[in-house]
Amino acid sequence: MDAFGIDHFKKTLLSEIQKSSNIFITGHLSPDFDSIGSCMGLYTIGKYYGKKCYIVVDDDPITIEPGVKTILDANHDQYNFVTKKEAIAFQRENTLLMVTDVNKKDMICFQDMLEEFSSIVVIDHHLGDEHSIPGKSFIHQQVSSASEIISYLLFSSKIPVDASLANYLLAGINLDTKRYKQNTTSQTHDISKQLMDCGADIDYVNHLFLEEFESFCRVSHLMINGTIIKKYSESMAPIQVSFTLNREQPKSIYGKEDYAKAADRMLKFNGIDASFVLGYIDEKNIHISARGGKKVNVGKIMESMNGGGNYQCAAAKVKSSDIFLLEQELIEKVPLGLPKEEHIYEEPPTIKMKKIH
Ligand SMILES: [Mn+2]
Repeated sequence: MDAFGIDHFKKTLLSEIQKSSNIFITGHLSPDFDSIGSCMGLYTIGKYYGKKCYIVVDDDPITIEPGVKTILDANHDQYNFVTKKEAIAFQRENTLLMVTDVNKKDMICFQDMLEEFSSIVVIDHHLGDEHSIPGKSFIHQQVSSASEIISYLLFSSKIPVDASLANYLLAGINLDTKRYKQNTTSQTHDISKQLMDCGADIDYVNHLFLEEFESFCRVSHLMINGTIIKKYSESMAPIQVSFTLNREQPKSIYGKEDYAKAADRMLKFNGIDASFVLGYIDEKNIHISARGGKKVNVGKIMESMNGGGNYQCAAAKVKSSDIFLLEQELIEKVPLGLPKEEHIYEEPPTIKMKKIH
């Protein structure tokens, strides 16, 4: 049942584990269910072969998504979660770095010290390119999630999977397949069944996906009180773009997830063709979440600000101490993502929203 050649990679992985003195395991910054679940699966594999393992999560705890935070808090006894600084104290000559659910150098906390590891293993389901982390890798875009790959490795190695690990791996698969609506194969379903057989509880998994009321309020407040809408053409169906930021306390810091949620939600309103949400992620850096579609290619706009993505979903990180200036720059760059015939306005007019307390 090895549709993607994972068995072949498994031999490499085991030999790297055996050669190592200890193991650092990390996923992408801003961990999600797939990233953290697959880290915990790899931890279980490393432990099974008698190695001391550390899962490195270096994000500021207040920016970690609540569902992921729940998992971290519930498992401190069983898993060694450490920050990058804490991990470095345990670094040895033969420390193996395992990276999961990501392959780009600038998306992991060890980006500045990769050459210090004698061995790196990368397991991912996103497209690789010239910025990929060098190492022995298994990267396959047709596999639904990193959690599916790690589950396969666990099951095919006959390593015991307890019910809570099964839950987290199932949550990873649920997240990345949008609840089995995309990127699934028969292997995805087969692995999900095996996770259920290990005691995964779909009610628990569903519960992890529930949105916190507090987060809903925070995002709603940001949208309602911080959004302006600009009109970019005067045709029968004008192109309208929303710009959201905390205008009362522009220096406020939110988690990236909040910006992404606000941008997703703004695009659901009638008449909004693209949405941009701007805000600080630390004192010096502003994150921009962008959502667009056929009328506004947000990928092109974000590329012009050194970010990336595709026409529907893109983002950028910009060093700036003036969020309003950055917003103005963005307003002026939107035409880069419009069809040529729509470049009409020099300064698009603003539609203001009513303030709600
Ligand atoms: Mn993933």
